Formats: sequence, C-alpha cells, structure tokens
Amino acid sequence: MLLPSASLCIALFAFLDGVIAQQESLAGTNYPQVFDEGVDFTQLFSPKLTHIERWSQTSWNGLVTFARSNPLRCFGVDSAIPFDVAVLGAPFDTATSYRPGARFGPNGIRQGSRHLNVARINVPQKIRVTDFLEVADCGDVPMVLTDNKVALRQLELANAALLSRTSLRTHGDKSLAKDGKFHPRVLALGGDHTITLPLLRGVVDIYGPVSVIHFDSHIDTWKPQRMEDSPWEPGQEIPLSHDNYLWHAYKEGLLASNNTNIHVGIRGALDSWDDYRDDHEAGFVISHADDLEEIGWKGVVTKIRDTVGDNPVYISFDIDVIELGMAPATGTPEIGGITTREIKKILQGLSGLKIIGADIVEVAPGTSANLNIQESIATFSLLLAYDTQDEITQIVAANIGWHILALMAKTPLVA
Ligand SMILES: [Mn+2]
Repeated sequence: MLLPSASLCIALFAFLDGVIAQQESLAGTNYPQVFDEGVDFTQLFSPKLTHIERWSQTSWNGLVTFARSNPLRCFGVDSAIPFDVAVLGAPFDTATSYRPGARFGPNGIRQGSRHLNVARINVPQKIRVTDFLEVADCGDVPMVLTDNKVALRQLELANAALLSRTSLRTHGDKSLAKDGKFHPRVLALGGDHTITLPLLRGVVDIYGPVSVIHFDSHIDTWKPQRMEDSPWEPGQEIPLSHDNYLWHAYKEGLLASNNTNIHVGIRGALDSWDDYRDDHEAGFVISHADDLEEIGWKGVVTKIRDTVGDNPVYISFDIDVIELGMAPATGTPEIGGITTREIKKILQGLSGLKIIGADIVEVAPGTSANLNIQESIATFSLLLAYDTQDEITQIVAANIGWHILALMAKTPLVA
C-alpha cells in the first residue's frame, strides 16, 4: 500500500491552514456601505434593486438579464412591483423529436442579448422600448424533467400568475382584455415548441381567442393519432409534443376562427398531403419559405396582415425558421430559411398589430457556448453543443426578441 510521504502531508496541511485562515479573515470583513467611488455594492443583489445602475450597463458585466431588462423576483419578494412586459424563461425540451437542448435556450438567449439593451433606440423601428414599457426579466419557471404534463402545468400557472396582474402603464379605460383592465404581456424564452400551448391558454383566458403568427419551418398542427403499429395501446393518450401543440390549441378553441392564423417560413416535409387539409381545418393559412423568393418580404408582410386583420395577435417564433447557416443551434434544422435581414423587415412590417404575447422557441445552444474548445472537449460538452463559439443562434434569437419588444412598445393593448 502506498502512503503519502511525510513532506507531502506537511505541505498539504500547510496549504489547508492557509485556506482556512483566508476564509476566516473574509468572514469577519465588514464591507463599507458605499464604495469609495460612490457605487453601492451592497445594492447589487438586493431585493430592493429594480434598476441596473448606469455603471453596470456595459455589455459584459452585471446580472445576465434579457437585453439589460430589470431582474425581478416576480414570484417572490418583488411580486408587488408592477411592469408592462415580463420576460419568462421556459427551460423545457423533453417533447422534442430530434435534437434536445432547448432547456438551455433561456440562458442562451439572455447571453446572446448582452449586446442589446431595452433602453437603447431600435433604429429601424424608430423606438426606445423603455420609453413605453417597463420590462422585467422574471427568470425561469422551474419545469420538472421527468413528467411533461407537470412541467407544462408549472409553466401554465406561472404564466397565468403574471398575466393576471395589472400592468404598470394603463391607457384610459379601453383595454383589449375581457375584464377591461390592462395586464402585463409575457415574452417567453423557450424551451421546445410545446411550451406555446400553456402560454396560449394564458393569453386566451385574458383576451379571448387570438390570431397566431407562427414563424416556423414546420406546421406543428399534426393530429395526434395512433398508427397501426404504434407502441401506444388502443385508447392510450398520445402525448402533447412540439409538433402537435397547435392542433391541441385549435381543439381547445384558443385560435381565432375563419383561418385568421398564419404560418410563415414553412418548408418541412409532410407525412401526407392530408397534413395540409388538417392544418387548414385548424385555422391556418400558409406562407412558405419560397415566398421570400417569389413575393419577397413585402409580399409576406401583406399576406400576414391580410390574414390576421385587426385581431389580437400572438407571435410564436421557432428559431428554425431562420436560414440554418444563420441559426444552426435548433431542434429540427431545415435548410433554405429566412435570412436575418429579411426577418427584420418582416417584423418591422408588423408594426401596429396588437401583440398580446410572444415566444421564441427551439433555441438549443447546448452547454458549451461560453467555454473555449479545449474546455468543451475536456468536459465532453461539445457533444451537446449545436451553436458555434460565436453564439450565433443565441444572438439571432435575442435580436428577434428585441424587435418583438419594439413592436409591443409601439402598440398599447387598447380596444
Ligand atoms: Mn415549431
């Protein structure tokens, strides 16, 4: 049996003594209330903190919130603080059909948003979000990983709790909401696309059925049905997933009627031509990705606006709608997508629509986006990573969210 040498033992004890001594001296330290340069560090993680101080507004420091929005413990000590938009993470990816990893989406999108700021002017949209909206980042909803039904219920409850509050800003007595009050809006960061169903239930409860503008490569209205040779028993429920949640939304009466919902960027394969028949029954019009070539972004905007009319609108944005080379980190990748330049023009074209809520989903950056390649290999986390070291997908997703906030800022939810 090998015994450590006496000199090694002495060196080890000396080292541990040093560590203990250091920690003891730290424990007794009294930090000054106000730092020499006038910065109150004791406020940094205080529950009283509602605004990030000006000095911490650089892109690389401070708490990582969405586009430097205010971090709020919306379900805890800050629950009485009002806001107009809540950013809410939904780290869930256990109903995805190909690549998992969207559980890292909320964190990834926030990281991708570090160079954005809700207090800076969005030049093409000609607006500063914070002039019109108080945006709070409420963090992530805890979603269990072993039971999708329970996880989605957790999200549904959290979303409903936020939506039921009164927003900071009100606009007279002409609210779009059924109860006549002004409620905060939620910008959800997914998560796989399944999260849209509980999110839709929340907004429909407040506003009634909504027109969905669904940016995606895939229609997501597949009817859950048991195949002849399926492993499900006859009569056993086919679970909710990221490709059938819109069928459920239709069946639950969440979607506006008369085909006033639209998919944009569709290019995924089908199981049968009947899939399009079912999609039409669910209430959707389709704008294929090819439309960008054939009618251009202006034509796509016209198609969207003609479809949704004056209805309240919910935007559900699957990052896989973006050209794969510009957003590779996603669950079900498809080539031939919308470019980032085109999507900015399309989103600008939606100005004036009454956007009651939105989500950005299927961002699966993996875990190693912030590690260097050696660290990634050392921890095997490269195996989980679909994004590049440049955080490209996260940055695209974050910018989409920033533009959606600008659209929300432009149009209050007045009836
Ligand atoms: Mn989708």
